[in-house]
Amino acid sequence: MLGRMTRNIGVITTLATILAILAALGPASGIASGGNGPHAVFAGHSIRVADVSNYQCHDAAFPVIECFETAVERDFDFVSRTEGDDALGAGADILSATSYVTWFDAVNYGGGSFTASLSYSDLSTLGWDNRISSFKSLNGGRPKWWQNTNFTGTSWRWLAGAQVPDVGAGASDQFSSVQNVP
Ligand SMILES: [Ca+2]
Repeated sequence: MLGRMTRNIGVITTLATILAILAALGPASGIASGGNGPHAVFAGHSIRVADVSNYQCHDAAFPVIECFETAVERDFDFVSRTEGDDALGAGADILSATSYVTWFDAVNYGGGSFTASLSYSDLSTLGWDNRISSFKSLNGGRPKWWQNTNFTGTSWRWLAGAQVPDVGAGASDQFSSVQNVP
């Protein structure tokens, strides 16, 4: 009897811990605020947000932006975190993020890139203001790009799931906010 109670208390304590971790992680979807800017990490070390666009990064663990040398590493890490394939088998690492776009610094999917699961009212908080030149929609997503922050000014949109190797001279290096609008 006492043993069962102890086990139950143990289960409840574990659940409370998981809930506390989830609460600390914040909402897994929605619009990221520009107030408390994200924190970027590469190879276990903090990097300046201004340098994020030089790397291959994702936001699955937002507000931590995780960056890698290659897109393959980035994509593997995103899948590991969101589908539980982590080599460590750590269940606490599983997040519910679903990516809707990977955007790129250069045309033809070149240079640094960023895989996003959130909308961003100010891409400067990621170091990506006025830099994007190509993108690939993911999971049937349909990013809506805005010339100014807070989803204002001119906007651009392609078809859901669009792969766009060059957003064009009028749109390249213009995007300052983005939201997923299926
Ligand atoms: Ca702009």
